[in-house]
Order: sequence, then structure tokens, then C-alpha cells
Amino acid sequence: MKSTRNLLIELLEKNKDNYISGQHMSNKLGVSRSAIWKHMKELEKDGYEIIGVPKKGYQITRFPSKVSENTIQWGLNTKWLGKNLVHKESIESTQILGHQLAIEGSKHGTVIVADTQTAGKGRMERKWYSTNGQGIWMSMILRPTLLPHQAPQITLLAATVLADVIKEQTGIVPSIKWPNDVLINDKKISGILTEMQAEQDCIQYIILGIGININQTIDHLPDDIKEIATSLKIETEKDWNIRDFIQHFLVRFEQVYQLFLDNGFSSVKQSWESYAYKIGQTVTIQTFHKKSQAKLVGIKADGALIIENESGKKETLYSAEIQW
Ligand code: BT5
Repeated sequence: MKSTRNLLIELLEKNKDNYISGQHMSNKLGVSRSAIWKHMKELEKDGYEIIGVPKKGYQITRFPSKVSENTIQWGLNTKWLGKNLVHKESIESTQILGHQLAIEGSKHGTVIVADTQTAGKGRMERKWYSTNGQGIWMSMILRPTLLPHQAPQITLLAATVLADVIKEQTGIVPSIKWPNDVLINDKKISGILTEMQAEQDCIQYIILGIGININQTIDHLPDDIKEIATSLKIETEKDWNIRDFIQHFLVRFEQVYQLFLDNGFSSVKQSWESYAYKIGQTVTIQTFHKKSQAKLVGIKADGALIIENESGKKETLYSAEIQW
């Protein structure tokens, strides 16, 4: 169910070319005029601008680009994803809060967004730089009825959704480096971290973490990733609205996720392959035991990586790093 505040924003947006009286809003939303007034004051704190003219009523004159629970949820055209949403200005890691909320029973589709992470996590305890207000640092709680070994398919799915949204919004076609890096011009713009709590034959929950560099300039990127990382701003030379980008991502994710549940991994596989980085080329691959040269062949029906090793034999890898 939508909150009064969201309904109020919707009502103001519908009437944005007119004035709307306090009484009308109060009737429509079934709350007192003083409650409406208090909600409007709260909206102003979020950067909405609402003007009041005696005898005419109120008119909304500015919607903020600021990221907050209200601004993300306003106009968010999803059925279940992000309907429960937590926004923090600063947090250690949205993954950590994701786990806490999932353990406490937060529902499927809960989304956690932060402006800054002080201890953003990559895979295998690596660090993820999450500068203040310049990127999307977001986790979502998913409770799919899948087998645990299917969870990595969600990582690949998330990467295709990210690639779709980047392509649709910027016109740039990104590539995806197996399993979880989204690249533009061979530099990493986004990373995905899938963490799971599972029993042998059922997933209790997945925390899907997504980091996307949006408005950093090259000077904002720490020295150790300057050579390998990029942002939308660096690539397009313009600022992007983070709130809008989050909304586009959530809407697209929900659609693709539903298709995946209905039809299986094959449509995701096709989309993933259309973005695949260096398929058909020889690269250096680091696995748990060794580093070697191999040709990237594609992915299997379950999302595992197929390579051709130096002796021409095909191998399937479930865990590996493709080196730069
Ligand atoms: C990833 O790990 O790429 C997964 C990143 C997931 C981040 C999100 S943000 C929201 C949620 N909350 C979290 O705490 N995490 C998730 P991996 O493949 O291990 O890559 C990590 C490596 O990427 C690092 O060792 C750096 O080399 C590089 N890196 C770190 N920060 C980066 C950034 N902002 N942009 C590009 N590369 C970065």
C-alpha cells in the first residue's frame, strides 16, 4: 500500500499545472489539513518545492534529484521491487544491513540504498569504493524459489539488466566480463556481489549488491583503480540523475527477473552473450589453483563459463577471474 506521503506527491504531480486546495487534498487522502501541511513540510526537506497561494491552494514547482526513500518511491513503477525501501546517507555496507533485515524477516524485494558506504565490499573481502553521492550503492533482498546452485544466474541476470539500462539511457553499449563486471571501453563501471543464505536444497534469501559509478570524475577515483575503473560521467561528460537511474534499474530488473522465473535462464543467457566481453578471444584466467591462457567460448545453460584451454580442450568453470 502506498504511504500518504507518496499519495500526496502523486496528487501534487497530477495537478502540477494547477493549484490544488488543502481541503481537496485532505478529502482525497482522508487525512486532516494539518496532517497534509506537515507532510508538505517534510517533502520540502527532501527538496520538493511547493508554493502556497491564498484562496488558490498549492502547486508543486520542483521535484528533487536528491536520493531519499520518498524520491525513489515516487513514480516507481514496480509491483514489488523497492516497495519496501531503506535509504541511508552513510552506512558501512548495504550488504550488511541487507543481511540484518533479511534475518529479521524483511520481505522479498526490499531495497537498501546508501549515498556513501564506509566499508563497501567486493567479492572475497575485496574493497568497493563508494564515494559520497556519486554512485549507486544498493542491495536488494530476494527470496526466490530456486535451488542454491542457481543463485549465480541471478548475478548474470543483474549484469544484463545493468547493461540494458546503461545502453537505453546513454546509448553506450557496455560489455560484461564474466561473471559480474560491467565495463565501458574495457573499464569497470559496475560490480555485482551476490551473497546467499541457503540450506542444501533451498535458498533462504539472496542479498544482491550492485555498485555503479555514476558521477565521479577521474580525480574522484582512488589511485589504485584509476586505470581500471570508469563512471558514466567520465564516459559521457555529463552528470546523471542518480534517483532516475535507480528507478530505471529497479523497473527493468523486476521485468527481467519475472521472465527468468517464468521461462528459465535461456533468455538471460542470450542477453548476457550479446554483451559478453572478449568471447572468442584468448585471455588470462586465474582459477583457485592456477593461472593460464585460455579462449573464452561462452556460458553454459546454467551460467557457468566455458573455456578452451591451451591444449584445445573445453572446460567448464564455476569460479574464476578473467584478468585485465
Ligand atoms: C565487485 O567485486 O565488483 C562487487 C562490488 C559490489 C559493490 C556493491 S555496492 C552495494 C553493495 N554493498 C557492498 O558493500 N557491496 C555491494 P569484485 O569483483 O571483487 O571487484 C572488486 C575490485 O573492483 C576491487 O578489488 C577494485 O580493484 C575494484 N573496485 C573497487 N571499487 C571500485 C569502483 N568503485 N569502481 C570500479 N572498480 C572498483
